[in-house]
Amino acid sequence: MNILILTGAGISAESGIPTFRDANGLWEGHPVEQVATPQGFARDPSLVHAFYNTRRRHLLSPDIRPNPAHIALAQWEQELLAPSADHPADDFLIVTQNIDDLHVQAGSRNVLPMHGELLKAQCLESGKVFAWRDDLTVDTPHPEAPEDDSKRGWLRPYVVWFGEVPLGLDRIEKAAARADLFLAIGTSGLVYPAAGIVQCTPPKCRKIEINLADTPTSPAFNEHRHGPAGIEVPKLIAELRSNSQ
Ligand code: BV8
Repeated sequence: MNILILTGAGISAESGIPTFRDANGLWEGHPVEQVATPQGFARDPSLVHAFYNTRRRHLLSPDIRPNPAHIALAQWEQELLAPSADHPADDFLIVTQNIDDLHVQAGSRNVLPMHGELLKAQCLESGKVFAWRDDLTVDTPHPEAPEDDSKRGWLRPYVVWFGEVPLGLDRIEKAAARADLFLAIGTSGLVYPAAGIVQCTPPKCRKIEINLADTPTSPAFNEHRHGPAGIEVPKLIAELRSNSQ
């Protein structure tokens, strides 16, 4: 059984992280598509750094924790990939559009953050990626040359902006092509190529969408579970578990 799961901002909503639609896609009055772009960063790096600094600090606050949806997925993965599993999964992959680390915090191992990670920074010159939990500014010293003032501000958030190519597309394409079960959890299906992954799964693949309501990609799914991910994901996994006994 090959399982592929796509998650979006909706799976982290009950953990206290606002979705893009909740913030009606705005940041300080700027459309996210303007702020979360290379052009936006070139135009006003301090505004873009502030956008991500606010989100990074929020993510690192103690009250932001994985919710039952993240936890159920992590436990299911561990069960299915355990050597002693009765019905082991051949493949189990969570592709997340989220830049929070809540899947990993919950214990998930096979996680592909296709839009990057808020807790990493990338050198604009070398492309090198660093774990990063502090604010980033245009004056941030370079971690590899803290004394060299000419290298201050050479870091950007390790995040895929609009117009940039998401991470891991080959791996995602291969996983989708062989998926027997595809779950899309808490995503509005508005951002491509993430929203197009469902189209890459085989006709015989069971496709289930979990969301509060229908989305533009709902017609591509065989089944729809409407409700909060924190309720619907553990319920669905319990069903899938009992059906495979
Ligand atoms: C690409 C990181 C080429 C940053 C993100 C013009 C110019 C350039 C590009 C384009 C263009 N027009 C279109 C495009 C393509 C563009 C795109 O799709 N734009 C959209 C706006 C039309 N895409 C890109 O630019 C991508 N790159 O195309 O490169 C290419 C591609 C392939 C091969 C070669 C070249 C890059 C897109 C990545 C942008 N970066 N994130 C950051 O986070 O700041 S996107 C960002 O927004 C998120 O990562 C996420 O992907 C997206 C928001 O989507 P969702 O996660 O779905 O969240 P949303 O708030 O929308 O929805 C929440 C859902 O949850 C709702 O349905 C709600 O009902 C539900 N929900 C809420 N609460 C709950 C719940 N469900 C369950 N339980 C709950 N409790």
